[in-house]
Amino acid sequence: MRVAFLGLGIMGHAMATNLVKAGHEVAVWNRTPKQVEGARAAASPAEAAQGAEVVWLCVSDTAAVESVLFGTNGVEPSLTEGMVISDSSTISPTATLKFAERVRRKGVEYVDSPMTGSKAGAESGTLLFIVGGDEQAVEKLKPLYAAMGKKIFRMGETGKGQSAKLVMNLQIALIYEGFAEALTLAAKLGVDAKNLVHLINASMVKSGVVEYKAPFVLRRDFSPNFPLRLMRKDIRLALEAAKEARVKLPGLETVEEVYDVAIEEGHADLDYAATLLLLEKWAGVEVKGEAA
Ligand code: NA7
Repeated sequence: MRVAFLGLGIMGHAMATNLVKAGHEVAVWNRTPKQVEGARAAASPAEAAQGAEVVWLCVSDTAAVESVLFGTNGVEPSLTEGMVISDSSTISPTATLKFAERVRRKGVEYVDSPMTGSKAGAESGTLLFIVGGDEQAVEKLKPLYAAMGKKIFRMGETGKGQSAKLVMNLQIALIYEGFAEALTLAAKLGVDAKNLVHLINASMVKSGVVEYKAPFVLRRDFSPNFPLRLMRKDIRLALEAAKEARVKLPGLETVEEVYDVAIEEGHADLDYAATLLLLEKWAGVEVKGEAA
């Protein structure tokens, strides 16, 4: 298929690369010029989108999606009837509905396709897509999902993908924070982190989040798989959605405060696992996993 891929960050670059590898004709654009081997580099979102069947976005946040679609040199003038926009950025469900309404006036379908699986999933083409949109439009996108991921979950009409993604990240943030607090207290009580991880993984406490994050934490590698600043964005989006729906989320509100301080401490571009650094600082310990 002819695809315009807009946004070549940690996730987008790997995803666009997998589209090229699967034989699709890909035009790429990134705000800071970047290349993807085998793809045509376009000078603007409008240029990338010209003649495309599908426009795929993967940029940071709601404002970035709005500017790529409707800002200067944005996609909008290049939209023609029958095209499908697919947005893999994690953004506001409410804004998603507004964007969808605006492009539908041109006969263009809008599917929200946020994903989960982190950098490793994007690189290996094993992402899970959490999709909201018209069934036929989603059907059209299937070869592209297949090139970048292993499974899609259609959660309902447009906007439901973003809503479901937010509640997934709410859980990831809380589960990881539980793990980080456990590691911190364990260190203070003299329990070795590696032994603790063995115990967790053999017990009902085990989780995919701990399984994925523990090896990084134990070797104190806080380089970004999913940057802390982006997880805070998702926490804020979830709290915003909760407020709109008149739902109280006390656990997430507390975790947001931890993220705010972590960002003040300069950890915005580290992985969100780096919230541990703050807990360690407060406790006056460092988590070590030296023993067998
Ligand atoms: P990254 O690695 O932080 O990449 C963010 C991308 O978004 C990158 O290409 C940025 O371009 C682009 N960006 C940011 N702001 C803008 C604006 N205003 N206009 C156009 N492009 C912009 O994030 P990930 O790849 O990890 O994640 C992307 C999304 O997936 C995000 O919503 C996650 O929550 C899930 P740059 O290179 O800085 O010029």
